[in-house]
Amino acid sequence: MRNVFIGALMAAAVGLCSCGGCASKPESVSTVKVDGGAGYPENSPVADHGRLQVIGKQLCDEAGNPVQLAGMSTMGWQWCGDCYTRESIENLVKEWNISILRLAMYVEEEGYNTDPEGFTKKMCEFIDICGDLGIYCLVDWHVLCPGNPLDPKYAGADEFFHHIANKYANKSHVLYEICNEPNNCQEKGDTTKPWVCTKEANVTWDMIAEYANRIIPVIQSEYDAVAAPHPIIIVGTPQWDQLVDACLKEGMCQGNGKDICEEYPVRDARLKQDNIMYTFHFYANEHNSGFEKDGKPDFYNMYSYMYDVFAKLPIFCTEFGPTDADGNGVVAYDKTDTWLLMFEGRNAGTQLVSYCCWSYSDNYRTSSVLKPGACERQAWNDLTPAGEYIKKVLAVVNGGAKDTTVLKISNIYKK
Ligand code: IDC
Repeated sequence: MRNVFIGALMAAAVGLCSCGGCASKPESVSTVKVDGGAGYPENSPVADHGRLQVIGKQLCDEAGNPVQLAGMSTMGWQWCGDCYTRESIENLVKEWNISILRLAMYVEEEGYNTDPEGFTKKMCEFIDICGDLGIYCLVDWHVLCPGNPLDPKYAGADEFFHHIANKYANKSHVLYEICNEPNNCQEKGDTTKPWVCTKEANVTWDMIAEYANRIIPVIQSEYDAVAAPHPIIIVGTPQWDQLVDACLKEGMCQGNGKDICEEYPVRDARLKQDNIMYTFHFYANEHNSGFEKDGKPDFYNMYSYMYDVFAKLPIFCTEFGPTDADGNGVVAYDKTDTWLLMFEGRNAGTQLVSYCCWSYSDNYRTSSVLKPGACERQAWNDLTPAGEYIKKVLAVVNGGAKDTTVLKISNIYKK
């Protein structure tokens, strides 16, 4: 039995639309040659791991070994473009130990749709910089409002992904996230009621799958054309990437904290293509062990829910914040630790889960890792408290640093 916990998600929505199978770490390393790492800087993540693939439920490298990528996500370039230069990204690689950068390209919200050519060009510039530095990058078609990836406002997806896949099929470092956070907020416009989130406008897994089955072939056919293995394609899940196993359940109850289902019949509506992963997002101060209701201690327990989901599907956490879902508020270190420790294979599937942190920016919100004004000053290590924490996490996870002030063992979630 599983309750779904919409109330906190809706709280998240208010904030975000309000303005503009492998076991844990491998013990033995396979000796398969990594051809896809050729041409990338020596000892860089891409040189070491080459073309990524999904084996069972695990993201693996070209040699078939489980791999965990950990890095940062950009914010919207339209708002804080001065944060993303070759130097700032190089600093993230050298000083922060990132192995992946998520390139969050908003489509609405003053993004891609205002200048498709300009945004595509920018995306390519960033992809090239990541390649030069030998890190992976995630091309994020940042769907937000409206929340339906099938909405005509997102009609540019085919052309955009065709262009990127055609250009980069011979490269190993590009991953695709074809729709950020599907959600049921369908309208925005006037200032008194800028968006409307309704049960009727619910975006179901079937709608996302229709979109995915349209876009995945657009990408994969470009790789087929040059006889390259298919890249990793990450697909959003309903309710802001929080009903993560919707493809395994018949219908989904939705909406506004009013309509919570006790149980869903099981089905298998997973996508059939290879190298597909499903998205999970969390904002630690809201999405955690939740609360008790009607005498049920687990009424809303996101940890418990995801602990099991990691045994069912290959998951990529393409965005998380250590704060509230509006990107602001308390920085919840211990709650974030709990998630990140779960990502280290301490889950029902012993899945190693890759992740990107929101956000590498100097926006005023507490989830931003740089202090306001840092980008203009090119002060790439002028950190907020969230930044100090995340930088240490990346040093531990990617750099092997010993630091007991993060990922504290006392925060392990035991089911
Ligand atoms: C937020 C930005 C904010 C921007 C808003 C757009 O921080 O500056 O005005 O988007 O509506 C997400 C989204 C991400 C949000 C982020 C923080 O993927 O676009 O960014 N968030 O609210 N999901 C949950 C939180």
